[in-house]
Amino acid sequence: MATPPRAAGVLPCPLQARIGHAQTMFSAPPTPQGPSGVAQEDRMTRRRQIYEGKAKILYEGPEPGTIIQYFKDDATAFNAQKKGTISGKGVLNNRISEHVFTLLGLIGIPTHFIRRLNMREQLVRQVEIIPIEVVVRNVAAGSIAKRFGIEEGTMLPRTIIEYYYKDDALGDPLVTDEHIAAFGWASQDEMHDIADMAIRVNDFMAGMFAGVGIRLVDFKLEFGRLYDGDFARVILADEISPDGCRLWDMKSGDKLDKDRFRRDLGGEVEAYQEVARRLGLLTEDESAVLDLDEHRKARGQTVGPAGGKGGPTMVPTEAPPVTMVPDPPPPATPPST
Ligand code: ADP
Ligand code: AIR
Ligand code: ASP
Repeated sequence: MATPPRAAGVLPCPLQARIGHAQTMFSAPPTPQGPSGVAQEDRMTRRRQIYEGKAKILYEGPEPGTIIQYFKDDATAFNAQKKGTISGKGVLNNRISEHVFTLLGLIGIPTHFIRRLNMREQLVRQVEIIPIEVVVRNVAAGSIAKRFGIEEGTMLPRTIIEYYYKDDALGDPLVTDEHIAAFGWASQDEMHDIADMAIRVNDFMAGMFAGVGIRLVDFKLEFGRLYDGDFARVILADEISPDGCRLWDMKSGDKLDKDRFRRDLGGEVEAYQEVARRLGLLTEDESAVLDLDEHRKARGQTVGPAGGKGGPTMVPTEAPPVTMVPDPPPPATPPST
């Protein structure tokens, strides 16, 4: 598959500068830089921090070509205009993403996931991130509902794939294949592979979630290039969790995703825990205290507002084939956003 030629020299200068920045930032620069522009090192573990994002920190992995994703509790919305913390979110997202990526691997989707290391970290293959957020939509919600004046919850006539240019400063603008080709963000072959994988991921996840009473409304994927010499293939990267999906309870319509945070609905932790519980990632004991109906009764209200207080009591105990090591210390540097 053809890797797109470098975009150097073909773009207006400011855009070229941003693309250069994005490529450096997302493909693990040789000289790791923290938010302050200074190389970072985790004080406790002596490992190099490559990058700190809004929800995760990337560290150099134990072998060349690997990195460690550390899942934070930081939550942002609207391209970091809104910031907060959801206690325990990182633990839940790490576990949920591990589960989904493992299953996707089993049905033949190539992914960056290698193994979970502990409650907040997973080892992944380092890729050159393609700076496109791939959004797959089954039901109208969020920005598409607003853009076209469609009532939220309306089934779309068919699944729609959208592409957004990954740049917080620009507000992740919606782009077309034309922009992607013209600016050299990905080749046509790569875009075919991406669209094909996105549909397969959607088919699989829609079924998986429907099986546990959850409607998969929409979600965002990121892909990256894995190089083998000059040859690059595109694989699924980043994470799949309630941070980047809209997940609605099929019976009640309750939102079980980051919209609880975006829309100040409260009950974020309970919602993320509920997703983990339904996917079988929490034990019965843990599940008992996480039942949404019980929560409502106890609180005398609909889900929340829990204000993000209290994290998961414990996550994953069910035999994941991973070597568990103690949790790493909290990040040595404060979150950048
Ligand atoms: P953001 O950068 O949007 O704030 P995060 O806080 O989730 O997002 O940071 C994780 C970053 O790591 C993202 O920018 C994502 O594109 C990048 N990333 C995800 N998986 C990989 C990978 N396998 N190799 C290199 N970069 C990755
Ligand atoms: N998403 C997009 N950018 C970041 C994220 N997390 C996800 C949202 C939602 C889908 O993409 O979580 O599941 C569509 O978002 P929106 O805001 O375009 O409607
Ligand atoms: N992921 C983006 C942010 O953190 C957009 C969103 O989730 O609303 O700001």
